[in-house]
Amino acid sequence: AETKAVAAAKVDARADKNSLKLDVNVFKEKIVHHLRCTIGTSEKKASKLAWWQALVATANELIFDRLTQTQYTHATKDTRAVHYLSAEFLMGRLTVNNLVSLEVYNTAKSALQELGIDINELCEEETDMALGNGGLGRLAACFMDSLATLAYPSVGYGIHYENGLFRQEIREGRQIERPDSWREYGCPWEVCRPESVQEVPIGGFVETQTAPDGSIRKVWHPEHMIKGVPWDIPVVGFRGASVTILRLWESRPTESFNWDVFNAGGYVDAQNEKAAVETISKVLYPNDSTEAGKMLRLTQQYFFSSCSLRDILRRYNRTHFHDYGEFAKKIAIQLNDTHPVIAIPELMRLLVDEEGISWDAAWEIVTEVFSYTNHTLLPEALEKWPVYIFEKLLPRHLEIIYEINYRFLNEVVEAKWSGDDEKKRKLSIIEEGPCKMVRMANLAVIASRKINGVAEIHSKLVRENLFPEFSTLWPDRFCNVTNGVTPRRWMLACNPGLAELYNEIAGKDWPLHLDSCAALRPYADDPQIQKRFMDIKFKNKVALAAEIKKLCGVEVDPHAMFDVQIKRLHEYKRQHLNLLYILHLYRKLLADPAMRIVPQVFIFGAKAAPAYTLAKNIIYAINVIGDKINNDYRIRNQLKVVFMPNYRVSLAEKIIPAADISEQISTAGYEASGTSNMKFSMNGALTLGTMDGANIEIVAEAGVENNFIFGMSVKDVQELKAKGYNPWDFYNSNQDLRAVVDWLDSDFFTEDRQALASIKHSLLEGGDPYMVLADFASYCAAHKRAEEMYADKARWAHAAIMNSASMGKFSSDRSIEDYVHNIWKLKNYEIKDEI
Ligand code: 6GP
Repeated sequence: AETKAVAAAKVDARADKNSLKLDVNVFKEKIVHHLRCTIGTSEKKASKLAWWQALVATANELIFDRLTQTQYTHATKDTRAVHYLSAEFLMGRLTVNNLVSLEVYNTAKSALQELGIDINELCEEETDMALGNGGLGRLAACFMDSLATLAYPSVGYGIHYENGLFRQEIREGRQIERPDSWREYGCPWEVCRPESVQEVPIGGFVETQTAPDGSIRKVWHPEHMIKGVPWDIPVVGFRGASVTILRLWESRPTESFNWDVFNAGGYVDAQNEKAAVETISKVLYPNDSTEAGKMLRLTQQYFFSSCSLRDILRRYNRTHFHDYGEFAKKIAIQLNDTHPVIAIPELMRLLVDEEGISWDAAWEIVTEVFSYTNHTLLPEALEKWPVYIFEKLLPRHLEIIYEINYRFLNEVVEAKWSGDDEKKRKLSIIEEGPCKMVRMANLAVIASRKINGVAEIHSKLVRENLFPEFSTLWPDRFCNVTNGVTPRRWMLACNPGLAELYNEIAGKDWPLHLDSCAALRPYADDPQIQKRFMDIKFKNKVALAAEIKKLCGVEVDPHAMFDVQIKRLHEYKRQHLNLLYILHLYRKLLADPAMRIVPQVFIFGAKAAPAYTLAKNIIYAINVIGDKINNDYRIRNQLKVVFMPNYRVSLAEKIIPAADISEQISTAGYEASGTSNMKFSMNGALTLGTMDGANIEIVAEAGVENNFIFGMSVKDVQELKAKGYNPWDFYNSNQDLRAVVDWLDSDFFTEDRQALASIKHSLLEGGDPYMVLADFASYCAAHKRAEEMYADKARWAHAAIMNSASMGKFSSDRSIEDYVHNIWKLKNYEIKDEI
């Protein structure tokens, strides 16, 4: 029983917490207290960084208390939980988001103001946590926010990369990659959990032992042990509903590591081996949607998957004492693309080899527990690992994969397509050929309870084009969960003006029930609301213009139409189609100096994979063409082109609220979903895009008439491909197109003619794999419609409002509820102040 003193202390603690939330003076005292007693400096000499750290320490008082409450509730109720395994979590900055979620942002702002400090400046001190490449990683971050907000028992598992996605610098128009040491001086949001360290074996060989009774046992003799050190980052649900944990594993050498080398006087050699182990979590592979195929990459995947499974088993066995009868009732594991799919054979191995469960019982558990999300149809992203790499790193896992495959082919495929070797070859986990490969996607599908795509059309293509035979075998396994984004970060925190408008019109709960924003729709033609809405947009554009001036040195007019394309640089996303249109506009302006157009600013942000030469050339082209255009007095500032360097989450938060047009122009069938398209729309931008990914669902909600749809449909693309696509047909028959394509192969923009000519080359001799030329004419027409609408202020405001007010479906809360009901089958729990 609780002593009186403990009970009294709890009452005090709760009162303390409430006053911290509500009372500016208390908040102020706390910050100063932490500045002095946690950071060790004084108000007089504190740097901005120190003030920021003190602010974080203050917020952490509330966050860790809430975390403790959450974990207590889940432990006492022995809850079923989802474990989200992802090689990437693109969290961005946490300060504003956490303060907003704790509902202390205004208190903190006033407290700091009274101390003479601007909260915005402090928040700029925080380095983005860029532990992801793009869409897939940011989705994982939005999902963590929703899991915490909806209070579902959950853990995110990933890798504690020492270096996140590279920092991009632009020198003379070219991308330079710089290391991103986001926690060089520590990160105040994370805590290390030494009590949950894991050890993971790797390498070596497998011995087959025969017992006296004739039964066979496999014993793995690994070559090395790797220590996995967990770092926990609390994720705060809106209004503190619950606090969930993102647990990231850092690799370290084990204590016993090379003790012999050490003792033999090999201090330096031992350090080398130590460095080799630390390399595992050193750096995030900077490829978006392309497989790296490197030994180190598979090691990363295995390392974090194994640490996570061991952590799950440890927690389960605390209450179930190695009785696995309840395991599948308590545990759901979601595989974020194929990166963590090695967890499937690893769980088999842990259950069969280490826990002594029969193969059949283990397989039943495994196939109940795992589900798999596919995020792309690009063939170059489908992970395959050479068998020889497996033999070297994970020999026992390879045996298990062979066994899974043998049973699958001889029981399941044989039963359905008896004697059909072609089917077996296609569905096998092992790809035959000069270099035998392990197909991770096939393994994922064979072992998963549910397999989902991330937008309606994508899920359909996953079923029909990617896994047609599997979906014949198991039609019920395939489903769709359309992506979503968190309205807390992507509206409430990044667009306070708009948030205030929704507070008034829809009530203050709209960030929890985004559907309620539909309350603004009846006002879409109300001149006063239109003015209010467009004034908010204008103010955001003024702020972005200042940022553009600061970062790019380019002056832009906030009255101009802001046309934005921000995303990874990839041919399928077609930044070069955008560029061709810009050249086309520029050419028209030069041809007719008296011409007046709607003034336009084209804004780009994009990182290219360091080895993707054509993508880097496109960045270079945007920069040199922009430079020429921005300094050409003849066009009277009617056209500006800016490339904002080092695109990342925190930059997106500044750009998206200021956009008029959102460019979503992928070749139909290639963008699985897109998620920035949702953020733009929520913030009142109109989509100029193809019928691809989630664009289709977005315009269905917001109205096609309020957006600018162009180009070939998925079906058109398939038909043209089947017929034989020839880019020259389009080049030869469209003079405008031909002129701008040829312009790339000139020295008008740069001495380095080669770089720009390489784009032309890919579009013609290269066969134009993403059919840029085929969609050019229709793209120009869509722009024309956009320019006309922009000139009609009332019509534009109507469309902007209809977009923003119709995005209820695209809250990541809805996505998470879909996962919960169709896949995870979880219950959520109210977290009370109980302990
Ligand atoms: C991306 C898809 O390209 C994007 O369309 C989608 O919105 C996002 O995932 C979230 O589902 N895919 C990746 O980032 C990736 O690396 C392997 O796929």
